[in-house]
Amino acid sequence: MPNTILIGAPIDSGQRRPGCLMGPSAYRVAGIAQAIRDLGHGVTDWGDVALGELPKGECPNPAVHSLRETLGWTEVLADKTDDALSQGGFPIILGGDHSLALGSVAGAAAYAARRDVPLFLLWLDAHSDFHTPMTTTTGNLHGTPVAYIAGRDGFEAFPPFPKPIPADRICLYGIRSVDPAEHAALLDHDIAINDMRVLDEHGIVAPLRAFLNKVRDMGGMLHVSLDVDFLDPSIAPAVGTTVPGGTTFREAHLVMELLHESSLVTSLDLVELNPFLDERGRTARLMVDLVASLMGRKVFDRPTRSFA
Ligand code: HAR
Ligand code: MN
Ligand code: MN
Ligand code: MN
Repeated sequence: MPNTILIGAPIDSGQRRPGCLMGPSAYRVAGIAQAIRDLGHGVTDWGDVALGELPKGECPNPAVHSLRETLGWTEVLADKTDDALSQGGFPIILGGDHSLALGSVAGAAAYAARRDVPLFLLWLDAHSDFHTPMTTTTGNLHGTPVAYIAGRDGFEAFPPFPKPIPADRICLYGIRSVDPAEHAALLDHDIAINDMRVLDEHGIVAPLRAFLNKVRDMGGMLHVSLDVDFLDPSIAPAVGTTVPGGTTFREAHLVMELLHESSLVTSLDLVELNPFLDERGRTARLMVDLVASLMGRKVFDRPTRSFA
């Protein structure tokens, strides 16, 4: 396992509720570095990324807010994520709201493109985040990264996405809140949509295995973007956009264990944690426990099972 590099991304410009910028601190207080070290991995904490001078940028949709801040974060986080991968590290981006994925996935894509390796995206979220800056009605850019990553039009203010990920290499998983404009656009894209209806019917293992097998068969890299609202609000209250009917404690851990067994994950976002809304740190601790499962913590250490 490569050295883990923690990248703090105290970004909250992608939505309107203050608090996400405390996310990186909350993960550190919840012991993320030690939890990873306890599993025998090296950890380097790069601290929190700072914003430089804000880039210029305008958007014709008057609903969009904080565009320049979000552009600034996009540039700097793309650079940091690319740097971490280029050093042979495993970057974990500690958010911050989900707009940070505009940058982190761009950085992973730039790295993958230089190495000529296909990049895949697993989006663990209640939301599809498939708006463009032109279709969003809330103006909250945290609802847009998947569209940017897939190469949709409407991101003219942003740097061109390095190498858009083809739709059939994107897997949405756990979704249960999709706006009409996102729904219409998703119908035109061959993205794997594992909404809760699918997961209830097929269970959570089979659809994930199918996607992971595809990543493995193509020798791909895999970026995982974990939104707190992937989890049910009853176990993860510290998020501004709770949606009922999320994954349970056991389901989420099983997803992480399968990801670990696959050995395919090459970068990870932890997004949307709002510590101001937490109950005695329980959501932050749960997220850290999920990272530990992703990195190999087991209740009972069986001899490694073959993944297939
Ligand atoms: N689709 C809604 C919007 O655009 C909600 C987006 C919420 N996104 C996140 N990340 N919380 O998944 O405003
Ligand atoms: Mn650089
Ligand atoms: Mn999201
Ligand atoms: Mn979400």
